[in-house]
Amino acid sequence: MKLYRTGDGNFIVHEGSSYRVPEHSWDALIAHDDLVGHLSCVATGLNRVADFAGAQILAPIGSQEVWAAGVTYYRSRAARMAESKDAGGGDFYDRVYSAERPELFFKATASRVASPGEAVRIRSDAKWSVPEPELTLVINPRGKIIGYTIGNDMSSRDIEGENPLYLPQAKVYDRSSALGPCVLISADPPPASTAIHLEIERAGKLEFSGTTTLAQLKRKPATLVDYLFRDNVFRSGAYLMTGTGIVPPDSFTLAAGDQVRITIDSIGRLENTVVQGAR
Ligand code: DO4
Ligand code: MG
Repeated sequence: MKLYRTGDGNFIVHEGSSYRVPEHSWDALIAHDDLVGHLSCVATGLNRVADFAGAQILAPIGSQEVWAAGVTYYRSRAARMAESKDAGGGDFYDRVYSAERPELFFKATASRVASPGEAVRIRSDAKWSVPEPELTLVINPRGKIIGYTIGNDMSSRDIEGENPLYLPQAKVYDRSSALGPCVLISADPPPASTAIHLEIERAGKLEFSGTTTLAQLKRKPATLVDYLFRDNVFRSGAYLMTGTGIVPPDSFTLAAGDQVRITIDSIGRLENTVVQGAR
């Protein structure tokens, strides 16, 4: 079952049919005691609609905070070690990759998140920027994973590489992330064979494409959530990006006008244009 947030209210797509969700509050849905049961009741003839193609698809988020895990794929470890070598940061990334405690960092408030089709931003003071395509966990206030969406953890690699202490500036700024297009409501994580694809198009040409699978994700989603919720309270629930396993070559940097497409089997496709610095 897929849950969409749109400019015309919330909808689910279930077994090929679309239904309007009478509940308007996204936060109330995320906090629901029995979301699957509730949405199954919604999926009746009474709420059926032909489609919701005319409605603008919005980022599937209410007032939740977005957090992110780092260095959860070997590819990310290698890229981070290389970019921070001169700053003496390489060792940190190697150590966190194999440590019991994962790297978790605050990524965005909902107001900093771009919806599908909107622009994501590269910082005006960054020279080396990449998108990071990440399976994103949707977690209710009680720390239970209720679904999965696609996240783009936009990152300024030159700023993060100059000094690991600059990580918040490399990661947290207006439109530094995108989420969508829907939440796959499921108690079980997608299978390890699930593919994540990244495509970056520039002036109509494919500039970069890469693929990974969830089999490469070193940490279990439940373990990441366990660390996130330790001694922490998320009254509206939280979103947790699980890290990137796709890093374009070091010669690549995003540019204004690029199109970023992230596809995750069974969830869908998140597509955004890129702007730099513009408000
Ligand atoms: O440690 C820096 C950030 C890592 C990250 O965002 C990732 O691995 O996806
Ligand atoms: Mg990331």
